[in-house]
Amino acid sequence: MSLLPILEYPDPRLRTKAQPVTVFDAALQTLIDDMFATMYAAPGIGLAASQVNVHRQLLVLDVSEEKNAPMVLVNPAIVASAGSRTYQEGCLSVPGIFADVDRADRITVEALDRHGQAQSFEADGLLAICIQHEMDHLVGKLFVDYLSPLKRELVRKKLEKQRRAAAG
Ligand code: K2U
Ligand code: ZN
Repeated sequence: MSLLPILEYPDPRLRTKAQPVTVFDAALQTLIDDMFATMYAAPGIGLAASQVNVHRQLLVLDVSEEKNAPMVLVNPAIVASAGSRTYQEGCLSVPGIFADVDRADRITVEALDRHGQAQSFEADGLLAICIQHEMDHLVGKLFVDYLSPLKRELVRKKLEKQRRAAAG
């Protein structure tokens, strides 16, 4: 398994709309395994293929405490949602930035699994938030897009300063 480089805001490739997965071959299985390795190493609880510059509708997540409940969502769709919940979100593509985002509290999801088999389930709490956050990535949306233009500009400048400091 390999660790994949994660694109960082404001990289324009993060704005690419992902295409549906149609081929469930060995290359897809390798990508999924590499995405899990990348997510756990980050560490994170979710990762969208868009974040590793693969523009396919594919998410991996694991919101369990023990890191032993991996989930793969291919071509996911939210078919029902209810309620509202504010959660302070972060993002592996926007390192060091956290902000409150309002999202649906309960969702019903339809997707394919890693072998192309249909799955449908209800999610709430952190799993629901994580799925909505990752599905935003698949349409080129980032959690900073929910901020005011002024706050988003402050985020961009903070990240630019962090990168200059890291470059030395
Ligand atoms: O898309 C990503 O960058 C993965 C996020 C997923 C996420 C963001 C906000 C809320 C829930 C999930 C990363 O896992 S951010 C790191 C993290 C870790 C633990 C709990 C929440 C966020
Ligand atoms: Zn993210």
